[in-house]
Amino acid sequence: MKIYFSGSIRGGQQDTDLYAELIQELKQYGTVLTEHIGSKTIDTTMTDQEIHDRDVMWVKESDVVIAEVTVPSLGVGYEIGRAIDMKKPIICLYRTINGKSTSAMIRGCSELQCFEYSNISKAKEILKTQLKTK
Ligand code: 6K6
Repeated sequence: MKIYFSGSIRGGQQDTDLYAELIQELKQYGTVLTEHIGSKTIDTTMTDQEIHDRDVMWVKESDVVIAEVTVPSLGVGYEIGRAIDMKKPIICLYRTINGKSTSAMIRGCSELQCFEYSNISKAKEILKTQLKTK
């Protein structure tokens, strides 16, 4: 199974370590196409257009998209929108921080499976339940 993991980069990298842990967990279910999302070192060798075109190609190739949407990110929202058009199964994970929930455009979208979680163990449980059937 090819997994596209989506998480904020220019939207803010405060959750990068968490993404790295989720990516590590996801590797037992298949190939994670986007391991770099869990890295604090930004690759500066690619142009924005190269990044965009490669990432959209990877979304097309993927069997499932997992998006961590706690940190608001234009890129993550865009990837989710493209993945919906491609009819991909999409799992969104989010935490509520200081009473601030995630966008209604994500939580309110019937084509997404959205799950709130409070800690990494809960996130792993959600992934296990959701991915064992895929
Ligand atoms: C980042 C980490 C290592 O190298 C980089 C270079 N930049 C990007 N590389 C790969 N994908 C990217 C990059 N910038 C954005 N994206 C894609 O958009 C990822 O797939 C993320 O899921 C999403 C993040 O969007 P922003 O708007 O938060 O940057």
